[in-house]
Amino acid sequence: MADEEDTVHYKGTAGGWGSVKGMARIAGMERPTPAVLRTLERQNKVKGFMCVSCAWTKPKQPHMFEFCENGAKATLWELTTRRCTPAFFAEHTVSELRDWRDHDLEQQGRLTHPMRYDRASDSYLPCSWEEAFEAIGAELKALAPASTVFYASGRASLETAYLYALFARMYGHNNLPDSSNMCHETTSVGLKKVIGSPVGTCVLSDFELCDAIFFFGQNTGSNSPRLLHPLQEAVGRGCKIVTFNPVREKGLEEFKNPQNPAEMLTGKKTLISQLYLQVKAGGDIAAILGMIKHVLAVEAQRWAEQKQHVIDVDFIEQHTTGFEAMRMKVEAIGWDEIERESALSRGDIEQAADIYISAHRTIAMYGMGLTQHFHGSDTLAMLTNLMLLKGNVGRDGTGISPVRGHSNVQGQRTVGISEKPELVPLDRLAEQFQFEPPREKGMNTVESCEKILSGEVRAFIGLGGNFVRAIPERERMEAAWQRMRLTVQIATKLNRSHLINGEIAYLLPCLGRSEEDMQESGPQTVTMEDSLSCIHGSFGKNKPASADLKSEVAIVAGLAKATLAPNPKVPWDEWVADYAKIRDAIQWTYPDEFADFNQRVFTPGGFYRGNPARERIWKTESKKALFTVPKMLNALGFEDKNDRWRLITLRSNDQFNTTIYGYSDRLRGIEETRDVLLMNPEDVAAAGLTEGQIVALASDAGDGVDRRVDGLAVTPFLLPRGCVAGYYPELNPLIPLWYHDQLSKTPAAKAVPVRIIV
Ligand SMILES: Nc1nc2c(c(=O)[nH]1)N[C@H]1C(S)=C(S)[C@@H](COP(=O)(O)OP(=O)(O)OC[C@H]3O[C@@H](n4cnc5c(=O)[nH]c(N)nc54)[C@H](O)[C@@H]3O)O[C@H]1N2
Ligand SMILES: Nc1nc2c(c(=O)[nH]1)N[C@H]1C(S)=C(S)[C@@H](COP(=O)(O)OP(=O)(O)OC[C@H]3O[C@@H](n4cnc5c(=O)[nH]c(N)nc54)[C@H](O)[C@@H]3O)O[C@H]1N2
Ligand SMILES: [Mo]
Repeated sequence: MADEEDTVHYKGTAGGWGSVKGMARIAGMERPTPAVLRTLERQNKVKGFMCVSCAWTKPKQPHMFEFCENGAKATLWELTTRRCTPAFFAEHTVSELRDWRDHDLEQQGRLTHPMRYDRASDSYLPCSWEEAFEAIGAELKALAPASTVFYASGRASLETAYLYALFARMYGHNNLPDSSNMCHETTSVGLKKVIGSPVGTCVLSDFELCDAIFFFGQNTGSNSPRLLHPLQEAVGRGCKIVTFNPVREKGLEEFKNPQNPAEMLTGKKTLISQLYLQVKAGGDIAAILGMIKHVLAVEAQRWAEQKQHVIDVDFIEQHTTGFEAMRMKVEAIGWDEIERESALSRGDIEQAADIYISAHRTIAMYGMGLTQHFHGSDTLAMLTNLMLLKGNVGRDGTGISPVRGHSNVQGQRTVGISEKPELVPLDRLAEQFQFEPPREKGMNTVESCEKILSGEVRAFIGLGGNFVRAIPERERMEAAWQRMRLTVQIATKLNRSHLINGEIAYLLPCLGRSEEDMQESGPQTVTMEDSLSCIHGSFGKNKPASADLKSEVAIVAGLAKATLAPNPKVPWDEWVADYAKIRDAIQWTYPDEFADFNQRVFTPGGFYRGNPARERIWKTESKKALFTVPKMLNALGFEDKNDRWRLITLRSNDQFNTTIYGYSDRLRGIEETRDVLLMNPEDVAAAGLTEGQIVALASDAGDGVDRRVDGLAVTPFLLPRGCVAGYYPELNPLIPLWYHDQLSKTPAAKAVPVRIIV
């Protein structure tokens, strides 16, 4: 393990003064009014509004300010005083805007008016909502439903998501990909396969009981900072945290709580990770396998000495299948292979395994570092093997807890946004709304991209997101995109996806979650589901950014009404007038999860929608939890070879996905630029490069396709040798579309094969 001096750039802690400063900078830039400051105070509180940033749970007893630096940035970003009006579009053609940076596009502020793309003048012109709905409806009616895609980014509420999915199915398709397809789809499919649950099994109280947390590939300090509170509290009562991450992420090393005045004044900080292992990108399978090997060796030893078991023999017997086959395979794999594939020493892996052995209750957490790999699902299966050994699923204080991304990405799946018809209660929908829902499987994100490339997809509707910027293979995708007949984007701010248009294109501006949503029956509440399956009401109070905005619910209903034949069972207008009626419909479709939905909307801490795996009811094919025989030792879809690097694409501390707030990756000490290539200092020297040298990266996927990104400054950074890193989305052109998790098709953005070109 390296010590702090080795983290070439940054020396401070996560949280602490740095984060207060970061907020002030954004606040200064965005001129917050007293109303905005009051909004921050209501953030993530009961009857307040739920942060639009991450999906981490909102506790029953909130902190005085239940938000973090990045949550505040997200709110301020939405409540900016800047406006991107028709006058702006009159001054700039769409082609001209395509040369602008992501940051500069969103900096124009909130979209204010529905706009229609005019091909003749290559610009956006204002239009009325009626005109937009009518034109889009007419186009959809003329197209084959199966040739259209309704995408959703994970921010829209349960109410909007439910209506959007219903609209798609009544129109006639299941082409409902969402951002989860680029994110935790590996969880939805991979975890479901082994424990029968597409989501995590933990609730917040488990974090108060666990003795150890194993943390893989999630950058808490930047991407879900409020999770640092329960982690800090766990460490305070003696829980041990072991982290596996190629990058030494500050937030997982130590944390100074900016909301604790004593810690701020004394400079006291909590050491978060007891053990921090810089595993090679894609090397987790080997690392976890090594731990399992050690646990089994200790078990065998204890057996010989007739001592107490290490593994949970009763649990394995009653609740699982496949243990013996897994054990034999793991025992046959040698330590030299494990060390080589993980880039960790046997001693370090055994130390981690000893912590696992000593802990009575363990939680496993993970993020994109495990899901975005060619063998991401196999990596999750390996992690599940480890957890099942000691019965660490379905027992208080234990569980598998993926850290989800968008604030409602998990919930959208819960209420029907899914291309997989078997996950949706189609029979209930048929009965409820008297129509015949389509039964054919829809397209996920990668499949949609393939069919946009082949010309089979003719229309794309985007409910939020910046699709062309977030997906792999950007150059080819942008070219194909413009051959579609219809593209519609529902958004709050201008981004690159709004500048790559089909023949007919509309840009429809919507309310943000922090804004008052006034409808016929009064101001409306919306709901969302967090990472721990708790559902919260959210109530916006700020004055809308423009009088011409509509809510996402109203936009979806407007599009649906203009497209579908009237159906007396589907009261779009009544739903828009009163969202409580949408919640009644959700409750009817999902009676188990959403009983008494309207009565429980403002339950402190949210209401838990339940999870059979937590009760040790396994909804797998065998009705048991599954041990998986490892088929490979790393998560890569390519062989190692000379001059081929594993590229990790990262988020900075100053972005939310493709929204670039600024150019300060404070916690990693990288400032003022995003055009960097992070490399181990020894690799820099061995490759004959120098710090600051400008290089290019090219795809080395062996498929003959030219993919290249220029202008990256070589930056020494403490990564495992053989790995390089840089920022998403700038490096997305390097990811082949076919390079995705084998089971779920989640693009494998965390170990992309590349060459460095001088
Ligand atoms: N402020 C802010 N918050 C966000 C977001 C944001 O962009 N900004 N995005 C939201 C969304 S949609 C999501 S999905 C989440 C994303 O949050 P994360 O899951 O944290 O995703 P990444 O930032 O991509 O970082 C993944 C981490 O995995 C590590 N890693 C890379 N490869 C490997 C590997 O092979 N093995 C292991 N063990 N680790 C690896 C990286 O070093 C990094 O620390 O955050 C959500 N919250
Ligand atoms: N290389 C690489 N690629 C990746 C990733 C990676 O780690 N590496 N991560 C992947 C992941 S996990 C994800 S989730 C994707 C996401 O990537 P994105 O598509 O970028 O996700 P968003 O943050 O939803 O999209 C931002 C846009 O949403 C719009 N928006 C903001 N708020 C609202 C709202 O309330 N309503 C509506 N309708 N629109 C709104 C704004 O116009 C804004 O420009 O990127 C994926 N791509
Ligand atoms: Mo995500």
